[in-house]
Order: sequence, then structure tokens, then C-alpha cells
Amino acid sequence: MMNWDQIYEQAKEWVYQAGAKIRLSFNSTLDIETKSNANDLVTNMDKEIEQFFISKIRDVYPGHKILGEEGFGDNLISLDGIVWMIDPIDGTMNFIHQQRNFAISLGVYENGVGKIGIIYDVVHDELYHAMRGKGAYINEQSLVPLTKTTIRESIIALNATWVMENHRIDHNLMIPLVKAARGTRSFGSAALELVFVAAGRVDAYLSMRLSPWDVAAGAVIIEELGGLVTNLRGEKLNFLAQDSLFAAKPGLHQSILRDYLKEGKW
Ligand code: 2AM
Ligand code: CA
Repeated sequence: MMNWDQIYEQAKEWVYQAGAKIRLSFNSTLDIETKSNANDLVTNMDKEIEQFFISKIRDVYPGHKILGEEGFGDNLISLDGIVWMIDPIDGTMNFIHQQRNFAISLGVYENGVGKIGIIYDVVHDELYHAMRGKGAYINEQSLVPLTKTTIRESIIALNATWVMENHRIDHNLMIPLVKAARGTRSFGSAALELVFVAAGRVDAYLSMRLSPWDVAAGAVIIEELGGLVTNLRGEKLNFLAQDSLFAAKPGLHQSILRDYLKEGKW
């Protein structure tokens, strides 16, 4: 029998330790490299933190699998068993430019089902966490279940980079949605934008393309509060591939999909 309470406590402890390492790094010069393009950034801290988690997990849970943004984990072809999905620093561009508005994101899944979600806003020392069926929390405080709302009264988090991807996606399809909402916001960290949905600070979050480690933890936290997390076609997420993302309060999720997203080839 898997002791999920133990994994949950252990994972939170490692996240706090990783956060402390990141805070210490503010005193030293970062080593910054680019990945797929000039704006796709990675630092020595992204790599060090991922390797920190991997060495801890391999030591204590050698049978578990690991999917990590920086590629030090396993090359997975299935989600069978227990899989840790880790984004050591989500919002790397913010981390480099702002030293804030980034988070550690860690999800633990069993046979593709989210069991634990932990997102740590290192600078604010705010730990958002949930274990399936056990409630969701910010530090020690319970988060309240999400309630229904309308698009007219909603703030929607989205990122303007979709205008750059118009060869693939007709971004004009987003205009009615943006006009209908009360307001839009963009924060530059998918993990934080997902916890903002969980905490009710925004009502929905849309992204054209994210990877499994960006959303694994946030999906557990939002679903624990009754919110919905799918791709922009309304389909269940596939944690083995990049996909679009659409997280929202109950009711709002269905109505945005029906009224604003169904024409799009997301
Ligand atoms: P990162 O900082 O870990 O790279 C920014 O809007 C959000 O999208 C961040 O969470 C960022 O994660 C993620 N992101 C940026 N570029 C991406 C890409 N090419 N593929 C997937 N996710 C990306
Ligand atoms: Ca990320």
C-alpha cells in the first residue's frame, strides 16, 4: 500500500528546501542560457533545483518515475505507476528579470490520475497544495470551493503570445472572449496563474501551449476545489504531450467552451 500522506509531507518538505536554495541564489550571479529560441530561457538554478528533486526522489522512492522540464528525469512513454511532474522554476523569464512572479510546481500522479499538487511562490513564502480528496490549502489555510460566475463578471488570465502564433491559431477567435470578460490579466507563470484560479483571484486561465510540468500541480489543486481543467477543445489533458490549456470555475468553463471556443482549431 502506497502511503500518500507520507509522500505529501515529504514532497512539501523538499519544495520548502528547494525554495530556500532559490532564495539564496538571489545573492549570486545567474548563468543564463537559451533553449528552443532566444526568449526560451534556462538558468543554472532551473537545472540545480530539478536535479535536487530528482536525487531526493530516486533515493526515497526508487520505483517512481520523473518528468522534469529540464530533462534530467525519465523519458516516459506511459503514465503507468507513480510519476512526479516537476517544473523547478515556472516563470523563468520572471525569475531572471524580476526575481518574483515565479514558482516551483510539483505534481504527483498515479496511473495518470493527479494525487498531489504543490505550487510554491518562493518570494511570498506561499505554499499552495492539495491532495486529492483532502482539500486544498494556501499554507495552513483552507481554500474555499469555487463557485459559479458569468463571463461578464470574470477576470481571465491569458498571455498575448497567442498573437505571435497566428500561423497555427487564428487569434481573431479570441477577440469576442476578451471583449466579453470584465478584464484580462497576464502573469507569466502558468503555475501561478493556475493557483490564482484556485484562490478565486481570476476566474479562468487560457494558454495556447503548455507542457505537462506546467499544469500537473495546478490541475490537482483546481479540481480539488471543483474547478475544471482541460485543453481549449474541452478534452481531458494528455500529460505526455504539449497542449493548450483551459482552467476555469464550474459553469464558466462550460459556457466559455460553448460560446467562445468551439469554433477554434486549438
Ligand atoms: P517556464 O517559465 O517554465 O518556461 C509563460 O506564459 C508560461 O508559459 C510559463 O509558465 C512558461 O514556463 C510557459 N512556457 C513558456 N514558453 C513555453 C513553451 N514554448 N512551451 C511550453 N510552455 C511554455
Ligand atoms: Ca514551466
